[in-house]
Amino acid sequence: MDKETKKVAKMKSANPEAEKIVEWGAEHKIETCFERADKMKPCPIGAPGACCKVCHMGPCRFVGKNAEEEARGICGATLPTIAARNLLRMIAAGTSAHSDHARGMAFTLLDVANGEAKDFKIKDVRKLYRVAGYLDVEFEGRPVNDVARDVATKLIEDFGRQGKGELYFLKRAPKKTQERWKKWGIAPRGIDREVVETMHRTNIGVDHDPDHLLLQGLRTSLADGWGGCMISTDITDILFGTPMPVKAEASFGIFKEDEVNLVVHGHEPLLAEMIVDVVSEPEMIAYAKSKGAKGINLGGMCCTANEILMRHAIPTAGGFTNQELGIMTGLVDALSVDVQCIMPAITELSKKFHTKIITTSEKAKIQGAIHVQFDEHRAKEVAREIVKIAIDNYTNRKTKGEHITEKFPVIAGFSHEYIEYMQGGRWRGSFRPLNDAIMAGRIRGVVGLAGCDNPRVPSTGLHQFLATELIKNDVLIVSTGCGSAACGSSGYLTPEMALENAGPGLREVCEAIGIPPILHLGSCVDNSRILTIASAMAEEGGLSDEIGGMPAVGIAPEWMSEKAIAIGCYFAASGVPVIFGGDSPVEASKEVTRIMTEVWFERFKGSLHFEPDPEKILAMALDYIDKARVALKLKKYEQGKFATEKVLMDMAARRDIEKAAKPHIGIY
Ligand code: NFS
Repeated sequence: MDKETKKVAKMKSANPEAEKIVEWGAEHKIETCFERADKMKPCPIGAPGACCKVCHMGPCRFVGKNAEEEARGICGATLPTIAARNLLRMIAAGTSAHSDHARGMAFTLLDVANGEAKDFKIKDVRKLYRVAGYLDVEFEGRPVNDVARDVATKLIEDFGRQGKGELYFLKRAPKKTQERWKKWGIAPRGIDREVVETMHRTNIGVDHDPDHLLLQGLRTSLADGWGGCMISTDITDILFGTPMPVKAEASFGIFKEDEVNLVVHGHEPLLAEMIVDVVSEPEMIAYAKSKGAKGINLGGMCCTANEILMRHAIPTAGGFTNQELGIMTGLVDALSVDVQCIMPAITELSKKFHTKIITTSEKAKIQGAIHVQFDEHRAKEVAREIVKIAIDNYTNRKTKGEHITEKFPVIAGFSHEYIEYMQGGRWRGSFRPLNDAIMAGRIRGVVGLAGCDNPRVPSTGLHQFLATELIKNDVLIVSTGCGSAACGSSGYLTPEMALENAGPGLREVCEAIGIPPILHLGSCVDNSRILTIASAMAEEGGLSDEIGGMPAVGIAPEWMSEKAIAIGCYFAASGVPVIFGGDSPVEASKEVTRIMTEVWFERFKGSLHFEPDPEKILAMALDYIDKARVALKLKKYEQGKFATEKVLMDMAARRDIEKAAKPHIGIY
């Protein structure tokens, strides 16, 4: 370890701004998740998946003499059965979270189409038509709301399908990928059905074959990726616009001393979008001024932040581990939360400051918070109520807190559609230039850097380390969720990052198109954008003809959520080798570990590894990429040596095409 690495290892957060607040908290005896993570060691039996508590004869604990693959619980279940069942329940929980969010989006789209949610409208008709096309819904010459109604109705079918059939969006995957799913019986039928079946099969006395169980885990995870996540991304684009690059800011310096600071936190974009509209209403601004503030400053946190950052350039205060720290700046007048990744600790913490915590979902309440229930039928009214709570609280702001001022520029907003567009303009958009750059060895491969930040490591540090090392090695990064937040609040999501840190091939590509070497694709549900991008690359030709076999890897170095497990599994089932940081939740069973790595790779060309050492994660990722290049018979990657001299379409060439193009809605 060099001096710098040693310093980071001692820090609670690798982000210096976060670290300043943590230190301020320690001086003022204010506890956060970082201290709690120090005090509360993980359970040595549960952490590696060696505890079974699906019935009340146990919990059966596979420790000591019992820590053998052949050891049996009271019912006779073996360690591999138990570890697999534990993993399956995580997948089911993660899938439920994304998919319940998606269900809300689908019903809102239906309400909008029926004229029952008047504050929303369909912003991206072109995307609606694109999705209608995937669903075989007729759209030519029909009223937009009729098309939207049919799209919403079909997508709602995906949740409750009981009989024959499978999720509609599976057919967006390359044929070969679909064939693998069919062959191994893992094409999901209905989203809810897969979750329920997983819960059934992991009951005491049902499915005991670890491989058979894990296949159901994959089927459930595919219902998450090609169902819940993809439905959510697409409907959010339809209602609020498909993202294209925006310039924004990140970290705690986004809070303003002289304005009302309102932060939206969680995952669902519906209320947050309304708040974005409401904070610029003249009456609201006048009301804020009447309380002595210069204006209203809206910021975000976690994935709700990513949603409104991608579409409106609303600044983000960062990811999961920043939520308590945000309050500790003393500058947050109200924190409005919806669902997922919200620490219940924030209400207790907020008592030490002036921050009002507002819960808004009928599904999620926290003791000590104010509850203002969101209702899409009176969406703006609810949004105004929340903004007013923040404004009224501005005058209660105390001097207490670490009033941080640093912030970093961020470029975000890279959707599948924009990436296609940036490689050739509206009329010639394709994935050809990206495939060519990979084939030529200018870009070595692609890594999806995703997942949570975690207080059990110097949080955000593993993201930062891997981001820098991968781009040095000419690996293009696509990022989502708190992975994006970690990169954004370190100043990594800018084109300058390419100039300073990227390898020569990647730098050339980034300079030609004017993009950062790390493309922020959005929230965690937007991992679905990676699935469709990989499918488009397969379709384009020259690389693999399926998602499996691409020089591409997924990494979630600081994962902690069950949602991350569902995501890792759907990438593995789709053909992507995935590496998670930290200790394995199935470490107790060698057999389960073997199935998830070797067996899955044989069947699907994807796998799920757990590797705590960041250097090893990097080496594994590069090894997967290089082996895929060899298997595809691509030119051996050597830094700075390119096979051909194809130049990507630059900004000027793209503008020329645009001049000739007719006015259009959206970018594609
Ligand atoms: Ni993803 Fe987004 Fe962050 Fe982890 Fe939580 S906010 S949904 S689960 S912590 S990346």
